[in-house]
Amino acid sequence: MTGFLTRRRFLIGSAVGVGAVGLSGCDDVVQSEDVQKVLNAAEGLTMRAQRLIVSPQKLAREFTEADLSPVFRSNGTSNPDNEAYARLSEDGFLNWRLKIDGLVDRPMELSLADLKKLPSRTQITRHDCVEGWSAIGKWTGVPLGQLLQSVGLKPEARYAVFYCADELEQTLDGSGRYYESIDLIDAFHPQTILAYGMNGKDLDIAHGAPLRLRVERHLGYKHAKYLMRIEIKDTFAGLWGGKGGFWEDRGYEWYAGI
Ligand SMILES: Nc1nc2c(c(=O)[nH]1)N[C@H]1C(S)=C(S)[C@@H](COP(=O)(O)O)O[C@H]1N2
Ligand SMILES: [Mo]
Repeated sequence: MTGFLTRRRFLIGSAVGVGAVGLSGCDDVVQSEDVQKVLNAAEGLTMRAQRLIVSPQKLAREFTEADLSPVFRSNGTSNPDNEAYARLSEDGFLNWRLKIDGLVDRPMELSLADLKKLPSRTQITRHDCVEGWSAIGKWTGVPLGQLLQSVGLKPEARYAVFYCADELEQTLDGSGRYYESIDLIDAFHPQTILAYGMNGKDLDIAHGAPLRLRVERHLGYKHAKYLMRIEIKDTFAGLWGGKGGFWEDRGYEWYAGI
């Protein structure tokens, strides 16, 4: 409980510090009573050391154009099998909207054109799937942290939950819907982007059109494709299997850091 609270406080501290992820960001936060309490505990020290002091915003390695994989596999769903998605893709995703809601001050619905108008980031990174393959691709999209700052987070915010258009497993109760979640530290990581471009073109259907998550310090299954909605929550308990993601509900680790 305190661990989560503290991570959120740390995050707010560093966000307020105008990108100061180093010592000044920490100085801000250490004054908080909650944080002081946790820092006295061994668990707090580990958390502090691992995620915020030693590598507060450690970047995943970035590659060059020459390193791009000639073939980048598609994995899991390669074309969501439902009417609603088919209709959206037929119209070139003109009618698609990304909904951002939950514990935010200003819920929003953004079109692809809206997203493309925002400042973007391009990165060439290696994608690692637990199934034993990797590929290097170039991704272009909107930094998630920037978007979250513009919708404004409520103090209770802890996680971003990503809802996808596809059911990877066909079930009667809808529990086969692909979804994922990350904490706010990963959400504000500079390489965490909502990608609409891949290898210099619009993201194709096999790789998650019109929009997918890239969360570069995590394994492949965290990189949710076919994004429809981002909900900011204080817990993901009660969502389908309660473990924070399609694969997590089937036994994978929620924290898939690499
Ligand atoms: N919506 C959705 N997102 C998903 C999946 C999926 O089946 N559905 N598969 C995941 C897995 S296991 C991997 S390795 C990557 C694969 O991305 P790619 O198809 O672009 O290679 O997407 C991840 N995101
Ligand atoms: Mo994967």
